[in-house]
Amino acid sequence: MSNDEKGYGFKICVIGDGAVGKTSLIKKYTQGSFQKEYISTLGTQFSNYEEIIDGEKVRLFLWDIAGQDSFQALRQRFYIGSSGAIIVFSHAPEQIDSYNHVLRWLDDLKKHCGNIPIVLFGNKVDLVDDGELASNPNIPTSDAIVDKFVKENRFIGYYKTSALTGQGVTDAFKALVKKLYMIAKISSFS
Ligand code: G3D
Ligand code: MG
Repeated sequence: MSNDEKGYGFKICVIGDGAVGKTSLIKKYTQGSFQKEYISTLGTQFSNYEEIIDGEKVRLFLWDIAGQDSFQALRQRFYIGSSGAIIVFSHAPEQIDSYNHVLRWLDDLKKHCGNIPIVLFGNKVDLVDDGELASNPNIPTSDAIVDKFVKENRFIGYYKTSALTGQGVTDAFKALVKKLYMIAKISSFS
């Protein structure tokens, strides 16, 4: 097979409560890169994006929930065929519920997708003191608490991100893409 014919494609669904920054994160990550399509439909939209990993072309289909209201009926279609997932919560103190709801999103995801690699994003870290998160275990989204949660629930990683400043965004997406690439690569040899 020539290099042109090779290439991997991954559907990644991005979930989490409304207004935590899902759309902003996808836009930040794909910004400045060639984005083939950003298709909006009722309830979901997806971004078709290409990048090179280890010299190989990887196509990403980032599925984004556009509205929460009519979402129930679209869930099946939204989740089906996902290779990996991102669950986003917000560190903004008034959005603390978005952290409390992560487990619900995780259960929902597992129901539809089984055990796929999942990365947790703690977004809007620009609105809080990063040093405080690291050192004060009394903050509900402190590093100590979230790290424990991440281990217990077998996320492949946890990243503090800001779609506003760009902090952590590339690293967070790349962690998942590289994992998916490695899994696909290994299974292509067997
Ligand atoms: P959603 O797709 O999860 O619903 P959006 O969330 O991406 O639409 O973001 C919701 C609001 O949060 C937007 O503000 C957006 O600019 C803001 N936002 C997203 N990410 C960050 C971040 O990392 N830091 C800060 N400070 N704000 C962020 P508006 O005012 O447009 O509703
Ligand atoms: Mg959105």
